[in-house]
Amino acid sequence: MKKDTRLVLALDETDGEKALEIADSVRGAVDAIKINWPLVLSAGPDMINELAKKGDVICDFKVADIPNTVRLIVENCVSRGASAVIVHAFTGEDSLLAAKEAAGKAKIFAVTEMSHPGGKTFTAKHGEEMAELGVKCDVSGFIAPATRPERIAAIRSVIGDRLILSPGVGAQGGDAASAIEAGADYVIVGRAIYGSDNPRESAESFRDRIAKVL
Ligand code: 3DU
Repeated sequence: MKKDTRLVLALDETDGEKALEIADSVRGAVDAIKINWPLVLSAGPDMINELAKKGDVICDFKVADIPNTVRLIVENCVSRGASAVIVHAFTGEDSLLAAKEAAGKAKIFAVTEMSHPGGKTFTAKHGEEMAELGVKCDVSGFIAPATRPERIAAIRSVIGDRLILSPGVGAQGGDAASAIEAGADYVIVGRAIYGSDNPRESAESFRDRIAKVL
């Protein structure tokens, strides 16, 4: 995955054609596009293949299942051209290892603490433990909340130089520069880019804000 702009677009636009237009319009202003259930369920899984023709695609299916099902999902994503797949860490060592093995050269990113207020109920209490497990299973990186930059720093202290991608910037109230300063390698931005009048301009303004603190 490129590390030029440090920006990942969460493309949760549910109109397939519009989603592809937005993906084209932000080319060069983001390092990767993250696809989640809203777009896959409305436009079909071939959307992964289409987006992968344009650049790096992260499949954010927050896979949380038994090892065999995890393997089947990750293999499918990778065969469609995904560069990375996001899985939940709380499923434990066997499921994380299954994800890692199925990914081959693609990356596995494990969710630690979630960015929304409800993320504090369970995930925050076990964020460091999940990060430790991810390190043990040799995942490539972690998802940590831009809404609580101090928690990005806490996860960073556990994982060394593995990647951190931080959602929660923009619509959820987090700030891109604060997340990067706290130790995130990438910030993930959705609605504030794809839902704006001019996604390209919006992506550029996040990119420029990040560049100021690098
Ligand atoms: O709030 P936004 O519109 O910027 O979108 C954030 C994206 O990141 C969205 O796809 C969501 O499902 C994902 N995400 C989180 O927001 C928080 C997490 O802890 C993990 C993933």
